[in-house]
Amino acid sequence: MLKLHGVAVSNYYNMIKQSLLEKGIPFQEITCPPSQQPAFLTISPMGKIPCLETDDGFISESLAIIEYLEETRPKPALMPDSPYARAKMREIMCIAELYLDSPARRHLGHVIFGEPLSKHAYDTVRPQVVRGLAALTRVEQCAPWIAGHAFSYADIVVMHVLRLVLPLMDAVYHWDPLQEVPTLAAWLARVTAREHSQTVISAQQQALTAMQANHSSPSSEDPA
Ligand SMILES: N[C@@H](CCC(=O)N[C@@H](CS)C(=O)NCC(=O)O)C(=O)O
Repeated sequence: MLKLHGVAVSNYYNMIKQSLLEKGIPFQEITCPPSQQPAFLTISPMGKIPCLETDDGFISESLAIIEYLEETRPKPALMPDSPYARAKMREIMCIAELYLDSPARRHLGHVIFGEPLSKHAYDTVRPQVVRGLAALTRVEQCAPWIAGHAFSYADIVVMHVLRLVLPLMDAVYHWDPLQEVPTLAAWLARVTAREHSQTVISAQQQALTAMQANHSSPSSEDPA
């Protein structure tokens, strides 16, 4: 059976967890945080999560894992049929990871762990997110799913990216980037309402609550 390594607070972990659920693939969850320990780096070369354990070995990087899932369990399909439509779906996922998640993530330490907010990050992240979101709105279909008529990995990836980006933008700038993009806001509500989205989100919220309680407890081991 496939084993998914990572933690339920992670949006990337949740992309793969939801992909497995949507495809009906049995899997086991192995709770482990990201780490730079040599043993962990042998299974995830950047020390990041998620990482998927297969009979053939370990795979890291969510987009690589998604391709593996689709090739090994093609049904139900979570990618469109034509090469062009598949490439457009991958384009959406790349934009979400590189130009929305990556810049917004720079505020994670401040928002979640109360680290100081750097002026450079404050000044530079918002314009990057504006640009990434504008790019996303140029390629999304929202008809009704983000890459067209069929639900796909792009819906899963962008939903979990926005579920990180939107609270961070609210916390730092009191800004809702989707306010000016009602089609995307309506799509987000639609994808969030799916059964497997709700399963994954609810486990994420429980894990987040437990992590915050542990972090604020005087007896907890503070990684900082
Ligand atoms: N490009 C990676 C990103 C994964 C990622 O950033 N995971 C975060 C948790 S959400 C992590 O492991 N962070 C620890 C680190 O950056 O060292 C992927 O697609 O899986």
